[in-house]
Amino acid sequence: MSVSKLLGVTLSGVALLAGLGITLAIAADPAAIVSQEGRKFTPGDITVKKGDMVRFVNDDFYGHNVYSETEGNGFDIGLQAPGETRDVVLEKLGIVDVHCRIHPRMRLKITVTE
Ligand SMILES: [Cu+2]
Repeated sequence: MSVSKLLGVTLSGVALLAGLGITLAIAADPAAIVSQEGRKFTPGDITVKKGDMVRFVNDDFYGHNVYSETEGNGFDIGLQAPGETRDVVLEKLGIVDVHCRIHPRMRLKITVTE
C-alpha cells in the first residue's frame, strides 16, 4: 500500500474483509470493478496486484453473496442487495477462486501478482 493510500485512510462505508473475518473501514480507489449482472461476473477473470482493492457491484435485480475460500484471500461479503457495492482487499499472491453462495454457477478467478 502506498503512503498516499495510508494517509488517505478515513472511516467510510468501504469494507475490507480479511481472512479472519475482521472488518476494517478504509477509503481507497478500487483497482478493479467487477459487476454482477445476469448471474455472471463481468468482466470475468481479472488480474490485480497484492494489496489492491476489488469492488463488487450488484447490477442484478436480486441478491448475491460473493465469497472465496481461497487460503489467505478468503472473504464473504454477505448478502448483497441490488445496487449495493462491496470492496475486498486481496493480500496474498496467487489465484483467488470467487463464487456466489446463491448462484453456484457464478465463478470468477482473480490473479493476485506482485
Ligand atoms: Cu449470485
